[in-house]
Amino acid sequence: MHLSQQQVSKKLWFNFLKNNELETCDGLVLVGDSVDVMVGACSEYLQDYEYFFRGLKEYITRGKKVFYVEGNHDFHVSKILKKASRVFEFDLSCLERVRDKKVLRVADHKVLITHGDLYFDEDRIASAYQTVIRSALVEKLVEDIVPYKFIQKVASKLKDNSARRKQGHDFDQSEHLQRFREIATQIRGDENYIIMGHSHLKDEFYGDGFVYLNVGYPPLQREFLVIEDCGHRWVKIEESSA
Ligand SMILES: [Mn+2]
Repeated sequence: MHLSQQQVSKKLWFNFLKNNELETCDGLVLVGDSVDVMVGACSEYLQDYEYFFRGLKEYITRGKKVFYVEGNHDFHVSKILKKASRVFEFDLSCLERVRDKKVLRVADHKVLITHGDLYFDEDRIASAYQTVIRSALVEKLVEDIVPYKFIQKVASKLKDNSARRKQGHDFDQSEHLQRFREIATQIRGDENYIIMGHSHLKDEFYGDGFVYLNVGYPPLQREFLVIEDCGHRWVKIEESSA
């Protein structure tokens, strides 16, 4: 959802949590890049995203489960989620962190959830970076040594780069969309749903025996997905003054 510290993000998050659809759902999957930057376990994140954790707690307290898939903006989050569960007082066993991917059973469906960045190695440097930086060893280092300010600096640089690339004349949106469809087809096992994020392009693609869905960029499209017995549905996040 790319939630930032801005008021507009707070509204989006709480309007989403208020949606009636969430009452009847068993659980919630956050498919990566839930927040703008959260890498490692610096306690500052508990303040930066105080509203986000309060929302999570409120949702979990309804007796629901949350799957937190890591993205390229929020990874190595295991320890910070644990800290948050203590500070905001919610049951950590209801919040499962997913490092790369996971297959969920939803009604009769087999649903593969993953952010998508790990398979998007258009250049070798990016792929090597992903492998090293997302490893368990680096997680340990980041959690214990690397300071908050340093991570913020690196993250804002990464953000600039990706924004520049997406605005650049060499960025082909339909090629980007196509690449994600190919990745979904490649990583699919016997699941009938593949759900990803990362591309920022909302998509619905019918492959051979499966559907690939991309949640897009919720601050823009203001939509989320419901998976139920009879299939999937896109639901609008209502605007509200609250
Ligand atoms: Mn991403």
